Amino acid sequence: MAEHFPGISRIEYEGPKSRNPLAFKHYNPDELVEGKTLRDLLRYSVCYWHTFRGTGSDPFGSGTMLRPWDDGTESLDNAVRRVDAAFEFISKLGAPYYCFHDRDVAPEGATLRESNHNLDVVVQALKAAQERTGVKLLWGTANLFSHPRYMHGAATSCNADVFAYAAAQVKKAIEVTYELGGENYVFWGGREGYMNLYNTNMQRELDHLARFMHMASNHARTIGFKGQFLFEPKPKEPTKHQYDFDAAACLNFLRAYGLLDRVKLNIETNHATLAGHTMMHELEYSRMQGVLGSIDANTGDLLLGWDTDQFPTDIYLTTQCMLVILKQGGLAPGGINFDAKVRRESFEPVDLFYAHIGGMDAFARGAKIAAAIRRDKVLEEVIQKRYASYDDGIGRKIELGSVHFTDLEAYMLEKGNPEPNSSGRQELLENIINDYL
Ligand code: XUL
Ligand code: CO
Repeated sequence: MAEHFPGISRIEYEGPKSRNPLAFKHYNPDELVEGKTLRDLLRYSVCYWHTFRGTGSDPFGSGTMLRPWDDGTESLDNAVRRVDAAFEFISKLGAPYYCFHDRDVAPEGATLRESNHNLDVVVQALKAAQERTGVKLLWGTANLFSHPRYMHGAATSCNADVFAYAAAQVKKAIEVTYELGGENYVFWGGREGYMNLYNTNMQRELDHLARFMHMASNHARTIGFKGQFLFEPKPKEPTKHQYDFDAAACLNFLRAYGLLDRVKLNIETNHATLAGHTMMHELEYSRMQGVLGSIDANTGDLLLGWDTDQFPTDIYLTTQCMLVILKQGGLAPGGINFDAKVRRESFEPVDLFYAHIGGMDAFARGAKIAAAIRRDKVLEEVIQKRYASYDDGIGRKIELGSVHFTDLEAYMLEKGNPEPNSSGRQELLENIINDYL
C-alpha cells in the first residue's frame, strides 16, 4: 500500500519540554486524569469532511490544498484511495475515532440507487481500514444540504418528495453507521431553518422535522442500531434562522415532540459563539439537563461573524470545556470530534498533523488544568457557599416548595430587611483560575 504521508511516523508523546513539532507535549494517551486514561476521557475523533474533503476554497477563490493522493475527481477509485490516506493519517496521529457524512466518503450518483451503491463500495473499504488500523467510528451522518434538491431544507422542505428523498438518504446513512459499528448518529440542521417568514409555515416545518427524527430513531431500533442520536445546535448559516438555534432551542424542540429519551446534543464551539453564548454556557446548560452527548471541538474568530471552524488552541477555552466534561464524568459514548479545518494558507499535508496535534494537546492540557481546579475544589466551595442561604431556613422551604407568597410576605414583614449580600468575587476567581493555567 502506497504511503501518503511519507517521512511522518506515528506521533508520540514526548512531554512538555519537547520542541518536536510532530510530537505531543501534553496528550499522553495513557496518563490518568480523574481515574480515566486521556484516551478514554477525550475520545478524539478526526472529521472526514474538513480534513479529507476540504479544498480550502472560499467565496473569492478556488481550492489551495495539496493532497497528492486525491486526483480531484468524483470517481469511486479516488474515494477508495482517499480512505487509505485518511486511515494512514488517523492512525499515525493516534486518534481513536473518526466521523463522516455519507457524501464525504462516497460520491453522489445520478440516482439514489447509484449513490447507495457508491456508498456500499466505500463502506467496505472503510470497514477493512477500521479492521486494519483499529480506528473506530464515533458517528455517522448524512449530508442533507449540499445538493440543490435541498435548497428549501430536507426534513423541513416545503417539497414532500424532498422529505422522502432525505428520509431514504438518512435510512441508508444509519444503516452504514450501524454496519461500521458507529457509536452515535448526528443530525445537524443543514438547511433546516428559514430565510423569510413571508413564505414559511414554521409550525408545519417543525412538525415535519420531529416526524423525521421519530422515523429515523424508529428505523434505527428496527435494524438493531443501539447508538446514541445527537442533535447539533447552530443558530444561523446556511439559513438566516436555523431551527436548531442553540442548546435551549434544541432541548425545547426535543421535549415538545417527545424525543428526549432518544436524542442528546452535540455541542460545537463555533456554533455556541455564533448564538451569542460561550461554549461553557452551552455545555453546562446541556449537562444540567442531562443531554450533553458529544462535542464538536473547534473555535471561531471573535472578529469574524461566521463559522470559521478553526482548530482549538486556546487553553482557557479547553479548560472551561473540560471543567464541564469532567463534572459529567466524561462524554462516552460521545467524544471530542475536531470539526475544524486548516486555513486556506496551510495547504500542505503536514499542516493537518500540526493542526490536530495542537487541538489534542490543548484539550489534554485543559483536562489536566480542570482536574487540578476540581481537586482543590476552587469553584465548588465558592458556589456552595454562595447559595448556602438555601440550605436551611426560609431558603430550604423555598426549594422544597413548602412556602407560598403569603408566607414569604409574612416572613419579610417580620424580618424587615434581607440579610446583607456577599461579594461575588468574580475578579478574584478569574485570578485564581489563571494561577492554574
Ligand atoms: C456544520 C457542522 C456540520 C455538522 C455535521 O456547521 O458543524 O459539519 O457537524 O453535519
Ligand atoms: Co459540527
